[in-house]
Parts: sequence; C-alpha cells; structure tokens
Amino acid sequence: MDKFSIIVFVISFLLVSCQEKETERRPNILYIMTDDHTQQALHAYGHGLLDSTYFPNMDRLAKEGALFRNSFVTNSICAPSRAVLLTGKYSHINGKIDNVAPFDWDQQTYPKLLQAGGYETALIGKIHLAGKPQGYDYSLTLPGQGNYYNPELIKNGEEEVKFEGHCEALIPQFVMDWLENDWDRTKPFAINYHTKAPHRNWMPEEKYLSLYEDVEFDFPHNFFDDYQGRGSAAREQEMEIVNNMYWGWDMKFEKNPFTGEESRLPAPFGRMSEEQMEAWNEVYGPANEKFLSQGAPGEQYLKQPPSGEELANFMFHRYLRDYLKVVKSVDDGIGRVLDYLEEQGLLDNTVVVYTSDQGFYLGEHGWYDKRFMYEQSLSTPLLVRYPKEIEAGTEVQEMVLNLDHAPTILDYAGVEIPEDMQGESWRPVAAGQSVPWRDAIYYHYYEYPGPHNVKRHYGVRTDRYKLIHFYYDVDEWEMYDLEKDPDEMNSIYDDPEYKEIQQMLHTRLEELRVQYGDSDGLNQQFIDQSVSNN
Ligand code: SGN
Ligand code: CA
Repeated sequence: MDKFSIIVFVISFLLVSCQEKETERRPNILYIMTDDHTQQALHAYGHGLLDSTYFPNMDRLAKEGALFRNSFVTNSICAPSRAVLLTGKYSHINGKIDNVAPFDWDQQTYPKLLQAGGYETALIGKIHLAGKPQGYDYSLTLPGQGNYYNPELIKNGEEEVKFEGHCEALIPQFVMDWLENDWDRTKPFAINYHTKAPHRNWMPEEKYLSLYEDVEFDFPHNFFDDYQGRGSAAREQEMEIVNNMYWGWDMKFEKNPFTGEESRLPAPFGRMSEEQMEAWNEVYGPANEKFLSQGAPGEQYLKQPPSGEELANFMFHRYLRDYLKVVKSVDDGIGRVLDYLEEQGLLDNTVVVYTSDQGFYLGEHGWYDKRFMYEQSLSTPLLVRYPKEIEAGTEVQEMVLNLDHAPTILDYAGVEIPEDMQGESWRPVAAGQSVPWRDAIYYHYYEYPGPHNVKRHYGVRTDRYKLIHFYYDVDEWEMYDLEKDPDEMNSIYDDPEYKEIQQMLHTRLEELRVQYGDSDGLNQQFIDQSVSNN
C-alpha cells in the first residue's frame, strides 16, 4: 500500500467507526402501532378477559419496560390519530380532522425531522393517509384499510404489489426484510411498524381460525345498556353489536341465515385461495351449523330466529373471538421482530413503543368501534421498552396523549423538538423522574354525520372527572365522576352537588382550548369543509 492509500484507509476506518459509535449511542426506534387494539384485550392492563388475552410478546414489553396506565388519544379515529402521531399537533392544527379530510404530507412531521437528524426511516403497514408518504427512506403501505388475505401494498407511494398470505404474517416479515437487506447500518433506524389488525372485519389467520372457539366470555356488565342517564349521542349512535353488525362482513355468514337476505356487506371471501377458503370453511361451517341448530326442540333457530340475549350471545362471541384471534397474530409478529432484534444484538439499544391508533369497545355499552370520549375508546395501550432508561415493570400514572409521541421520539433521538409541536415528551416520566405534568387532557372528535353516527364533541378529562360537549345538531353537556361511575352510565351535569367541580371543568376546558388554539370559529370552518368534502 502506498502512503496515499494508507491515509485513505485510515480516514475511512475512522469515519466508519465514528458512525458505528454514533449508532451505538443514539437509540433505534421501533414504533409499533396496531389498529383498534384496546386495553381491555391486553393482559398486562389487568382488565377482564384475563387468561385468554395473555399475549406473551405484548406482555413481555410491559414486563421488561413501562406500562402507561393513563394513555389517551386526542381524536379517537384512525387517520386523524395517525396524523397527530406524525405531527405532534391536534387535528384542528394538522388539518386531518376525520377519515375523509385530506392530509397534507408537505407539513412538518417527526419522521422528516429524524431523517434530517441522521436517522434512516421506514414505514411498513397501515397509515391510512392518502398521498405519497414523506419523511421515509422506504415505505410499504396498505392502501386505505388494506386487506387481511393476500393484501396489496404500495411501495414508496408508487408501485402496488400483491402478496400472498395473511397480512399479519407478512407485515412483520417486511419489517425484518427491510432491516436485513435495506437498512443502512451506519445510521440508527426508526421504523413505523403498523399492523392492520385488529381492525374490522377481523379475518383470522389460517392457523388461528379455531383459537378461542370453545372459550366462553362474560358479557361486560353494561352490555345491555339502555342509554338512559346520558344525552342523545349515546342513544343515537350506530355501533351496537346486535343492531349494527352485518351477517356477512362481521358474522362471516354467506347471507342473513334467517331471512336469506344478502348481507349489506359480504365478507371478502373472493380474495382467498382455494386452500385458504377450505381451511376457513372447516371451522366456520360447523360453528355456524351448530348455532343454527340450537333453540328449543322442534324450534331450531332456523325456524324460530333467536332474539334478545340468545342472539346477543352468538354475535358477541363471534365478534370477540375473531377480534382476539387477529390480536394473537399481531402478538406473534411482534415476537418475531423482537427476537430478530435480540439475535442481531440490537434490541437493548432500541426504544420499542407499542400502541394502537385508539381504543375500542368490546361490548361495553353493547358496542364495538370507537369515536366517543368515553373511557374505552379515549384510552389506548402504551407500552415502552428501553432498558437503558426504563426500569422493568414500571407503571406510569401520568396522563399522556398520542400527541406526545412525536416529541418523545425526537427526544430519545436527540433531535430538537420544534416549538410548534403541541405534545410533551414523556421520556423523563418513563424513566421514573418526577417532572411537572399536565393535570387535564383535551379531546375533540369531528366525524359526524358519518359512519356509526357519533356526534361531534369535545371535552376535558382530569384524573377523576370528565366534561363533554356534544354540538353541531345538538347542544348537550355530559359530565362524569369516574371514581363513582367508571362506566359512565349517568351524567351528573347540572347536579347541584357537583356545581363547583362543573365550574372548574368548564374553566379548565376553556383554558385548554385557548392553549391549543381550538375554537367555535374553527368548529364552523370544519363543518363547512366537511360539507364540501362529502
Ligand atoms: C370502516 C369500518 C368502520 C370503522 C371505520 C373507521 N367499517 O369504515 O366500522 O369505524 O372503518 O375505522 S367497515 O364496514 O368498512 O369495516 S378506522 O380505524 O379506519 O378509523
Ligand atoms: Ca383504528
């Protein structure tokens, strides 16, 4: 080697080892977001459904990291929640107020900032925001809601590719493929690993078709809610398991078994291969037969259709079992990716976040879906593993929001958090530090008129109380004492006993609206915009 080559060699060696040190120092970010996975279906949260919802890999994250007991979203619906995640700004600021409004990818997002800060970024799975994703070195995304079986995915916002197999087995594989083949190891990585499951219509993977089929679940104790004690919004919603699910799409029958009517929305069986369909029919065929042959002797359901609790029992179980089956696949996928990172020696220098785009009803109030500011859909799971800073088995009580995730990720990455992001980094909180923290959260939901008919509302929640204002075609207030009425069955708005608390909540709500820049004027603007979008 001549002198010149030796110098070039030494310089390149120094450069590479500096970069490696950098990678060692700055953590990778694995951000796992599921779709509609709720705390009630996560063993670590300790709700009902316990043993059957033991999902070992999610639970591993809780055991080895932190579980956030009070984790909430600012607008409980898919695309808006993702826009909040990317921007660290409320819907009324980032513009994506509902699933219909356009999302402006040109705006500032945390992946763009990470990229500029030297991270290699990838987005794999569901994003539900139209347009070419920006801020990613690589993206492979489901178009819209995507499909469970043999899904299409869009590569780098351009090329659509169809894959064979189940979405929840494919997505983790794509994550590992990217790490194995494409990741530029001189940089730390930041991956958005976003599943489709457990979004409706819960089409289980072949190997889990019969899982939980013989498990009996208890109805949540307010399943047969009569929607009294609250305003009109709870009564007028269209998200009741018994009244609003479809025999085809949700219940997985060919047609309404009692009337022979076509389902309003059939399950997408046409996408499945012959073998997939065969495996499916082997489980659902006999299960459907069994249900239809029930009833009093001589009065099989086919002759005398069930109603009331009998009907509810079948529908609730078909729903819950299918929901849990697809969560099981998600859990497997997470396990595969965690094991891969561990084998590669990358796991402990990776901040692993597990969350969902919002919570969901699993029969509470008789419901499925989300949208309401009531607890099950306002909450979302949040687990974080990063052993360098977070002690195993940490439980965080502070109220955090999905609004906080962007600033938090930037904080872990050592990238400056822009002033205009509205969330707070929970990094110190997860590390067990005592720092000043918010005493109330602000919420605003817009998608009305729309699917499931949940009225527009905004509100405030403190650690104990909640005040909600439903507007647009009504002007109704609800208020709850979560300690005395955790199921939010009886609004105490205008109850003289709570006069002072009510006043305090009104004041707090107004302060938060000012702090975050929300207003009645903006509400009207979004109403006008929704009319023109529809
Ligand atoms: C679809 C579902 C709804 C669901 C929305 C939004 N209907 O429209 O039940 O509320 O998505 O979900 S379906 O018949 O197509 O399954 S979100 O998670 O994307 O916001
Ligand atoms: Ca969702």
